[in-house]
Amino acid sequence: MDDLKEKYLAKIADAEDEAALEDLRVQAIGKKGEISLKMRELGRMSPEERQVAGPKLNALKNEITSALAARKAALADAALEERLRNEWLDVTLPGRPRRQGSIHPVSQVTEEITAIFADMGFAVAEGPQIESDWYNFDALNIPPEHPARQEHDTFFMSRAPGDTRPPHVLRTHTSPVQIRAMQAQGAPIRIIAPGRVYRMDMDQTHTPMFHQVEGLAVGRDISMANLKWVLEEFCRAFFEVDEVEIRFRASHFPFTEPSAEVDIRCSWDGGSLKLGEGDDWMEILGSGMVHPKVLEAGGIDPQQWQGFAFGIGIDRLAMLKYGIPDLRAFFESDLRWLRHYGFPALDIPTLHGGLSR
Ligand code: 2U9
Repeated sequence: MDDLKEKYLAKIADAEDEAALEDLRVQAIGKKGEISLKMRELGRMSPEERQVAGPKLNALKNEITSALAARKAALADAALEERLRNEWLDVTLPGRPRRQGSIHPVSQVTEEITAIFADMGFAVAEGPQIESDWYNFDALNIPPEHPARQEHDTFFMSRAPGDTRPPHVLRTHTSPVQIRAMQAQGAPIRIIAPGRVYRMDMDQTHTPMFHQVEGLAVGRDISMANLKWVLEEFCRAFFEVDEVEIRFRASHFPFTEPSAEVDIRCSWDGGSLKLGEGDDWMEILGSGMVHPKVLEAGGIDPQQWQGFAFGIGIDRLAMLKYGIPDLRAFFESDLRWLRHYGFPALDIPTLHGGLSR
């Protein structure tokens, strides 16, 4: 037994890896291992012999088991030490400029818009992209039979078979965010809601997912005049021109009354767009006074409060400001496009530091 012990302890101490240790375990204490076979011989011994040999064999088996475990732990420690020696990283090295990512024009423009409206006292509100049809349509005065439900080419989520409740939708505008904000906060309120929206549409100027920012200001005596000033101020700051002229054109939206589409004075002389001068007008956004039924849906009494709202397409603003021709390229993740139209990281737009460089 002493020979067996010496032999296996020496072999275990010399084992170079886990596979060698496993071989030794099988040879010594596996089902047909040397020590296991010896244990089977116990049955043929006299009771006196068994009383001496039994505990010795058990002790030997335990010793071999512990030696295997200890050697396995030592091998793992040595492997870790080796990795720590070889796989180190100098975290003080400077970044590699060619590998640096860039800020997507949509993110850049969203930050710019947020900075401008924050300066005018608007907080940013966010909400879910999957909405109930009540928040996306009913609360916005768009009843079930209203053509806007089809116009919006809505993506409907599926329900479990047999579930007859109206399906949820991918929000077709960020307006549900304002309904939720009114319900949570009440009046007065001044917020913008930037984010992704979804409509079933795809061509050179439409993608099934796009970005909007909507604004809402509710107070005791907020009027179209306040709306016009806020939008003029926004255009001046966003397009970085000293003078802008905008005009309201009567329009119709279910959620505002009266409603107006907003055009900005521009010229296309020589093929390049100039804002604030010229004889042309370009539509840039939609707006109006919040419909009384919409205030009610938000839990606000329309006899006491009134307010304006507007909606702007962020992607189109990015195309206009940065001269990007094709909307579809926005969402293709083409690295060359991203490097060309992207903005330096960490160059966050602020009104004092400059919106864009
Ligand atoms: C509430 C009440 C009223 C938001 C509005 C528009 C007009 C509008 C379009 C601009 C370009 C959508 O991205 S686009 O295609 N939006 O014309 N949006 S008024 O009115 C609201 C919103 C929320 C509670």
